[in-house]
Amino acid sequence: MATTVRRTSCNLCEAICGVLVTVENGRVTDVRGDEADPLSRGHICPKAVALRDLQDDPDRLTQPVRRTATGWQEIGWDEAYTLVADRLREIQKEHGQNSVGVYLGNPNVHSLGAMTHMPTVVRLLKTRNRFSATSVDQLPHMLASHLLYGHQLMVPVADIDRTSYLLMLGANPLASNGSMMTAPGFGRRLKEVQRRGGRVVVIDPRRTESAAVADEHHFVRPGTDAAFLLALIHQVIADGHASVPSYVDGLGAVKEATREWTPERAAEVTGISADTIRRIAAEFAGADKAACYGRLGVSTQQFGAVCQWAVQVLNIITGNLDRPGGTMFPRPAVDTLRGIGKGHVGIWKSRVRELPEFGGELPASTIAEEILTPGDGQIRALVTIAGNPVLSTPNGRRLDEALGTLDFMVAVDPYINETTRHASVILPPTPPLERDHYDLAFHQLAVRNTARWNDAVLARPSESRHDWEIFRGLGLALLRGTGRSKKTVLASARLRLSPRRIVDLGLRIGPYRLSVRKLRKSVGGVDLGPLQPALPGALHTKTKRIDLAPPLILDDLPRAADTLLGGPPGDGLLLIGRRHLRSNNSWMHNSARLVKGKPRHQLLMNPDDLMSRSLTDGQLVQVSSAAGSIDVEVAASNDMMPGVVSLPHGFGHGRPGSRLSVANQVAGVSANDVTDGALTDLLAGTAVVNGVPVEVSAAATAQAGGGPELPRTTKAGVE
Ligand SMILES: Nc1nc2c(c(=O)[nH]1)N[C@H]1C(S)=C(S)[C@@H](COP(=O)(O)OP(=O)(O)OC[C@H]3O[C@@H](n4cnc5c(=O)[nH]c(N)nc54)[C@H](O)[C@@H]3O)O[C@H]1N2
Ligand SMILES: Nc1nc2c(c(=O)[nH]1)N[C@H]1C(S)=C(S)[C@@H](COP(=O)(O)OP(=O)(O)OC[C@H]3O[C@@H](n4cnc5c(=O)[nH]c(N)nc54)[C@H](O)[C@@H]3O)O[C@H]1N2
Ligand code: SF4
Ligand SMILES: [Mo]
Repeated sequence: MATTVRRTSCNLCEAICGVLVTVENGRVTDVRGDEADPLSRGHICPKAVALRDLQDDPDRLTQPVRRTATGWQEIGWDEAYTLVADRLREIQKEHGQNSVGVYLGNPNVHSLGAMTHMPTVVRLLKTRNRFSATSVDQLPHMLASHLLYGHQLMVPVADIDRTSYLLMLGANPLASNGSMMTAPGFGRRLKEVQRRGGRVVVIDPRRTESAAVADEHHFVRPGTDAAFLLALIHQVIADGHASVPSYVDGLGAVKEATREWTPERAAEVTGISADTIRRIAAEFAGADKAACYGRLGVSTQQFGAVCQWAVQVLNIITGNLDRPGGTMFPRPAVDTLRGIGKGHVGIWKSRVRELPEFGGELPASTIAEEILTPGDGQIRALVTIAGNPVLSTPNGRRLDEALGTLDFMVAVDPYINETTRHASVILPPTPPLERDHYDLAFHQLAVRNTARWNDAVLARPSESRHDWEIFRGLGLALLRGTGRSKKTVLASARLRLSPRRIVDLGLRIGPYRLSVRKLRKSVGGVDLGPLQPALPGALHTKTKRIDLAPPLILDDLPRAADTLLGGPPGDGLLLIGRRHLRSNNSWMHNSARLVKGKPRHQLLMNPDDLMSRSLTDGQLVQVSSAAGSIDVEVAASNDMMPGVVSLPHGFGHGRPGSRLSVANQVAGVSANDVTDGALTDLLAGTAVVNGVPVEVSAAATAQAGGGPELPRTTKAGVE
């Protein structure tokens, strides 16, 4: 049989790199970067080969399975849809609509079929108990965009290809490849900033891979970035460098609200000196083009919403919003914003803890208590779609237990893992290389306007189903017996359209009047050019103006001041997270090729902190918090700020019944067994997974991680 090379994109992370996939006799033999792709220009990372490993993974399910007393049993698709729809409807009939909960995980945004078809199914369930990875991630960005620009997804991105000053907080794109900012080859782009004579400044409690290539790096005490950012705003205003365009209101209110946030007071809590804060404020305001970019580390912390708002305000008052080299709004070929609500906050509250919804979702930190607390509205059945909340949400161990008490659970997921092992039924979708792809999410966040349609590289086996086919099947089964109304007719019509048809319609009515046919003809995708100024026309606010001082945020500043400006911080340890290039959240550890090599799961700790606790490098330590404790190996690292320890999330495999033959041998424990669901940014309920108070001491047992009866990885990793 012939060897063919097919063009597609990698959708494992937000960089959406163009790739060339070699297929020999129906099997993938090579994956490499596509030089013809106008966005990624040939870049790929080591995870691209995982596309091939996902395809060939013997642990990946291809047919629905049902859990029985004697183990998992394969069942037919139609039988599965009927079973799931009937059980969910029964439970809702008996216990009310909200007795069914839904959790949506990260890979949904990376799949075209989930983007086009999943929301309809979720809507059909009519439950207020909706959760997603958003509240452990980018919720503060969405809240800030909703409040300032009138749409939760109208998120400006740093125009990295033209900027001369990039101030980056809580982001490590050299490991993550960038987030809420699609900029494949981020490292190369950073180098280009420097080559143009520009400057890259990183603020992070760890000297990260990205900090190492920056011009300047400053440690910041976890959870205190709000003080740093507010002091920058304070200083820019005090220096007389703040001015706003005619469509922006509220500078006076911001000046008033940041009056007490002086560099001196910020220095005390952040650990960044007042002189440095003043200098950065002056350099940022003085640069001809500057962009401030704050990501996960400043979102998932105690004042994440204030941080993301402050990042926007800093960019706006220095004249950098909506100008080349500053922060700009992408204009994708399919206007994703059109199909998604503008966002709302606090219309309802969670039942037990009364935390506010955002955009129709409640904080993921509340799932366990909503399952475990009896009463009206208690969750009795759960639908998880592309999510692994047992490893990815705070207090995962408690959620693990809670899932075991459910009356029914269905997972749309290719694997039997830490979460889905609790499911009654699992519906596995096809892997990425078998699916058509157009990126509805990440062209919306990309640093250059491009468009690309990719046909599936491989045909799906006849027994498999694409995720959109699964949602169609489930949705139609849920619609059965609900009667005919305008809503149900519309839902059913929407479910029957293919993703290709939906994208084609979106492209045709989009700003460039493209079509799938036109995109298919273009090698590597269509280049639509650099980002263009779009304000005020593109604003989604009713007034077509920006109010810099939304009450929701300003009212939270006294709380921030009480916490952050109340005197020097305590000397306890704070836990933060980290990512690794060869790892992806919790679910890509089943690729032997990716997990091999040096171990990546250890707790990183400054040598002085080890010494003061009489601990040694490599030792097994116990990390404990208010939520629980774990035992893990510690590694001394001068890259850690004193007083801060770092642990990656997504480890802690090997729980009974999970079927991940490679991942289950990977050492490591789940960081979310010590992160605390009780800690949230009260404004919108974002989980605090960075800046968690912990204690570290010698472990009592001799064994780390994974679970006692598991095979262990050696230092050389799993081969
Ligand atoms: N402590 C700590 N916790 C964190 C973070 C942190 O930095 N620190 N980061 C947070 C962030 S940013 C995120 S986004 C979340 C992620 O949280 P989740 O989305 O809950 O977790 P993932 O690890 O991405 O798990 C993805 C799940 O989807 C399945 N899957 C993979 N591909 C597909 C597919 O194509 N279709 C379907 N249906 N399923 C698929 C996988 O098998 C797995 O079960 O974790 C958060 N949790
Ligand atoms: N290889 C790989 N790539 C990924 C992922 C992955 O798991 N692996 N996950 C993907 C996902 S879902 C996401 S959301 C993105 C995330 O992309 P990034 O935001 O770049 O994520 P991280 O690498 O976790 O970087 C967060 C940084 O914040 C720092 N930090 C922690 N606490 C604080 C704090 O209080 N203040 C400041 N200033 N910094 C702090 C951490 O030390 C860390 O360096 O990555 C995506 N890409
Ligand atoms: S950076 Fe790596 S994982 Fe992300 S899209 Fe590119 S090749 Fe895939
Ligand atoms: Mo994420």
